[in-house]
Amino acid sequence: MFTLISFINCLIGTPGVGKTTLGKELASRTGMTYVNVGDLAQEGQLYDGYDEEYECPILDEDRVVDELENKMKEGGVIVDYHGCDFFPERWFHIVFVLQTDNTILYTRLEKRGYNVKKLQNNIQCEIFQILYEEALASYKNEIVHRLPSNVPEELESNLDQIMKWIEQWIKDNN
Ligand code: DAT
Repeated sequence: MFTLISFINCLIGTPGVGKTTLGKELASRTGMTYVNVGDLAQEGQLYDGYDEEYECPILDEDRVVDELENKMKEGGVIVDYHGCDFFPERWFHIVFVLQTDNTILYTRLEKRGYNVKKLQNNIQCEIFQILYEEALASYKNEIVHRLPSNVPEELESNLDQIMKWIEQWIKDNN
């Protein structure tokens, strides 16, 4: 384990691609703090209404940013959320976009009991790489990396790869 003074990364991707699984495991291997933005919003009720169509509360993005700001200044944070366009650009040193094949993702989301519309929208989001495009539009392209997230072996190789990136980043910045 190594000390992470200021490194901050962001995990994004369509629901079900494996952000929570990867983020929690990365936190336990590195000692970084894992922050699930969905959970944070629920705990603090950081919402601004309810979306009837998608059957989910609407995130109050400004309040989420305010809530996270101090933690981000401390560093050593892994932020997990499906999107990233409302986070300040200065927050992240690296952004990982997890991606899953449609058929595998469909099965994972079906198990969650998503309604048909929500399922189709999420699969489309994955097909059109909406969140990867969003990350490219929001951050310097050299810090945005795509990682496949279909099978357990890829979880392991992603963790190895991310740990290497972090170590390199620490070497370059200390
Ligand atoms: P997310 O946080 O992106 O919504 P998750 O971490 O909850 O996704 O994972 C969704 C499901 O997929 C969960 O049952 C664990 C499984 N999963 C995650 N990563 C995987 C991988 N690399 N290989 C196989 N299954 C994986």
